[in-house]
Amino acid sequence: MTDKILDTTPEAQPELGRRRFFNTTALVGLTAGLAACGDKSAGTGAAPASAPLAHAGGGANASHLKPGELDSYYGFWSGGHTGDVRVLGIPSGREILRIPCFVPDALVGWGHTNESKKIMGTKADGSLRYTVGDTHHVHLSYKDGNYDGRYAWVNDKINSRVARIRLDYFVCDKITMLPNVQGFHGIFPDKADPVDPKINYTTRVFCGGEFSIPLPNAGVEDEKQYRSLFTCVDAETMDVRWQALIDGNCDLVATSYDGKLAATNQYNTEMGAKFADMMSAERDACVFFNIARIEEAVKAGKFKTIGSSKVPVVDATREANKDAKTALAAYVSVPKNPHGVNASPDGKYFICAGKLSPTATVIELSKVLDYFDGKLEKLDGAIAAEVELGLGPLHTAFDGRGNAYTTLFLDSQVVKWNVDKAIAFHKGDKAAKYVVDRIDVHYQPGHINASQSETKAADGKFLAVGCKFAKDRFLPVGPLHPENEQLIDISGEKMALLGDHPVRGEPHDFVFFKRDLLKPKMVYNLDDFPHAVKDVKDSGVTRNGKKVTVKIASVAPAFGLTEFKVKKGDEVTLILTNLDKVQDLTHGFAIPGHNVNFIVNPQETASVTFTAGDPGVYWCYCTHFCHALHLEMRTRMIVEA
Ligand code: K7E
Ligand code: RUQ
Ligand code: CUA
Ligand code: CA
Repeated sequence: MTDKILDTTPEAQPELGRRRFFNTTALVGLTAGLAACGDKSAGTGAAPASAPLAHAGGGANASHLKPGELDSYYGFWSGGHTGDVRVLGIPSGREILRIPCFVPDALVGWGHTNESKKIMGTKADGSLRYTVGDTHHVHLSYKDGNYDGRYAWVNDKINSRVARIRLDYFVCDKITMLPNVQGFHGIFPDKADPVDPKINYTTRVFCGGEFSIPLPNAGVEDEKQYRSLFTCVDAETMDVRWQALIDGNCDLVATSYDGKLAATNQYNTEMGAKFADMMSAERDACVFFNIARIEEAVKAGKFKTIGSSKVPVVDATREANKDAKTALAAYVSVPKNPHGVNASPDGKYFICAGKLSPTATVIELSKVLDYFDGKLEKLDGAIAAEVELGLGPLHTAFDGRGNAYTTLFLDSQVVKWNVDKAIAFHKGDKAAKYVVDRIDVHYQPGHINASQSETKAADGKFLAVGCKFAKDRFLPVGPLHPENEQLIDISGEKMALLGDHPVRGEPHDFVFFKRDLLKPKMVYNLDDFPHAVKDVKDSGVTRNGKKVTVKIASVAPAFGLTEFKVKKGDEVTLILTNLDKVQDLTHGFAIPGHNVNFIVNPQETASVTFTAGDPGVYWCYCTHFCHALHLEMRTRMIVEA
């Protein structure tokens, strides 16, 4: 069944190939330029593969785990509007954890405890500054070209925040807001220092500003003055180090293994403020930043600041960077509205996916460096290949054997292609068959990643594909569909579909990597919490005017206090420490009528602050099953008049 139809009434259109069917509908309302792309791609590469059956053979990898078996890879998935990061086991696709970052979370009490509110950011009245988020891209810290298990970072597109996750405890520990940026989209940590060879690990995180705005954005409205910034955040302090003013916008971000280059794709070099204007140019760009030069310029004081922000802003616009030998940035041209930019695991290339162009552009990093050194006259000489792949190429992954895998959004396919052969084809060897295989996915794939793909240790075993539409792949549950994260075996020459995994909307990007790269701690350290109630005997109530502090230590199945008294209208801060040392022994704490519910994991301390309500008895109970006497694990808050 090659023509497994996307429409829910397949009988209606049996004669239409799925490619043609979707192309026609998708193109309605899009530009003539895109329609032209469709014509070009028709003769490209291999014919579409027939729809593979789940668990079809071919590769050697299985996705089914027996009960009690552990996954071999950790997967980190951005959560989209839920503002979190999800941890999945691969190949099973099982969701193991959600790590709340930008949006409150009812399970752990994220956004309710004082500690998490401090990380998320509060207004003068103590309430959260924001309660919505939109995470797209999650990436981990590097050492020697592979993940080192220190940190993960994720962006919030809505409010231009970057969150850091500690990978020892799998919790968000810092959030930084980027000044003068709207629509913070692409993010990527660096992998080395551009100057100091001893620093072969992540010390910077690069952030792309997608939406152009007036700078400063203070009520003066002139579309022609809109600009975007590319931002560098310090990986340790999470302070914003510098920003670069650019022409055009930033979409996705990639970094080189030598630390010398970072780049962002630009789909709106036109700097259009309206839909049609953003698609008027035939070519847009991938802008490369010379990190060492930018930081020299900052050191030399060659920057300005914008509005109330103190962050140094260097000038990386085309006009100011015409001389290659001093340029801070260089704009490589890429066809029409590119989207993803991905670094190959051999360190040689960045690959830009064409989106409105059916092509991928392979940019050779050594040539970009030659350009900055004045050794390459025309910057576009760094383009090693520009080859047709199919309709709507968005993101690319790698197997470490020289092959790239690109999602084709409009074709609902993944195309496997050989980078060296694509370069040979581009150079004129028209016999070079660079397309190796195609596979149908279900449906409309966005991001793609292979096991270890974005490291030097790409192992070419599994491919995960984030399908934006699930349509008919799961039991119908009303109008809101899950997304479909599909798993593909790439260990063989041909790709084989292994499974569908529904995920709650809506992840974008993800990475997955060998499980032994992380060594999580299963119990907190009591001493890491300055307010820890270190002994059950230390439980008690202290009053300072209308401010009351209630300290409670807990050991299953009892709280350190059987009751505590406060007065109506008191500002109560309740500090709870879990003194249990056994892994998996979490307690919860809920107070009826007071909007309080949070958990403390073994040896963790957390606190909440609330106003005592009407006089009465309130049973505070443990919400997290901890013991045979979990239901009895209670204390009373007695509110007096
Ligand atoms: Cu392609 Cu935000 Cu990474 Cu979504 S972006 S798919
Ligand atoms: S109770 S143990 Cu409602 Cu069965 Cu939870
Ligand atoms: Cu403590 Cu349930
Ligand atoms: Ca454009």
